Amino acid sequence: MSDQSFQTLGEFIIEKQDDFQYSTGELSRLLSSIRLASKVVNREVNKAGIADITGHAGKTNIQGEDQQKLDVLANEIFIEALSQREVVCGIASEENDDYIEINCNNNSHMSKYVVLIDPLDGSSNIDVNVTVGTIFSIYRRVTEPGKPVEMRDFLQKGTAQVAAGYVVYGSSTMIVYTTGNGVNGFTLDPSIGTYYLSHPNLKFPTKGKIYSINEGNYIKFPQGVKDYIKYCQLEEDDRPYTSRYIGSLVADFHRNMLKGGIYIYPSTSQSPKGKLRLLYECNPMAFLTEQAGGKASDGYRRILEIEPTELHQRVPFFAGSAAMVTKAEEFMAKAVQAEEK
Ligand code: P6P
Repeated sequence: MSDQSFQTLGEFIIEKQDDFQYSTGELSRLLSSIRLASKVVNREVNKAGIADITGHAGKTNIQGEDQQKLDVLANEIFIEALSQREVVCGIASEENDDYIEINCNNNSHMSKYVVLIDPLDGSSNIDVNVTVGTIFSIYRRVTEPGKPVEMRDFLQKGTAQVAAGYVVYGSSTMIVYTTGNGVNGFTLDPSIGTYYLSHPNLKFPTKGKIYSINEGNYIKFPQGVKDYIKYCQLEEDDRPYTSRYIGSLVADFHRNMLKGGIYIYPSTSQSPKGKLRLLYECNPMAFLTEQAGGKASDGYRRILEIEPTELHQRVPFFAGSAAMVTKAEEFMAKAVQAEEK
């Protein structure tokens, strides 16, 4: 089939706009600005090796992590695309200490959406040409339109998300997103700069045979995680499973969703809350997970139910095929019971 026989992302956004009663087209314009920004970032990621945009930017973000030049550039590209269209009244980013109030032409205060974003997740992989991604989460503001956004517009439970998705800059570039009616994937044809619906109605296989975790941290893991890893490695039933860990959440998540698997970034003795951030990594990926029939928790409770307290707070993250996450949670619960005895 030729490209033109597939529905484009633009056509899909407009068609699905009717899923929302009283839709004004604002969400459609918001998604279209993310689409545009992703194409610009894709162009920069793809030439990273030849342009002077790899390596460290010489700054650190609030996490104290070295900002890669492309981190900073991707952040600027998404903020610019979102700010210039009066589609959001506020943006929170992994790369910015505080949220950003948007008031383009004094009209943005009237827009009803806020966006939280990890503009370039896994960016340390850029210099070694490994897949990276952008992750985004969209909410309706809870404060009165017309006034500046407040922190409580961003500190909302994951269940309140209007939309969420990621861009995966891999062997091909894809946008995968949900607005609460399933998950759909679009592949970019870079020769004409158009995304086409290539993966309609994505679903996590209930069971999988891939587990993704940084086993280099094994001795620092909670006992329940150690026990689950040993379970995955045991020659029994459908096991041993395959260990696959790219070190890029979007890449590991995307492969596991297509093939079946579980991604785990648990708490460790060094990082009691884990490494991943609740608001712009775990919540959007958890929304996608559940919309694709999978399961996402912190090892004990549903990610989407966690009440946020801070913009950059971290949580342990278990996400993927429902049966695999349930099994991992059983090991976590058993270990807690054993410790309490
Ligand atoms: P580690 C990238 O920094 C990231 O946030 C995720 O994309 C990735 O899965 C994880 O951290 C890798 O962390 O500690 O295993 O290198």
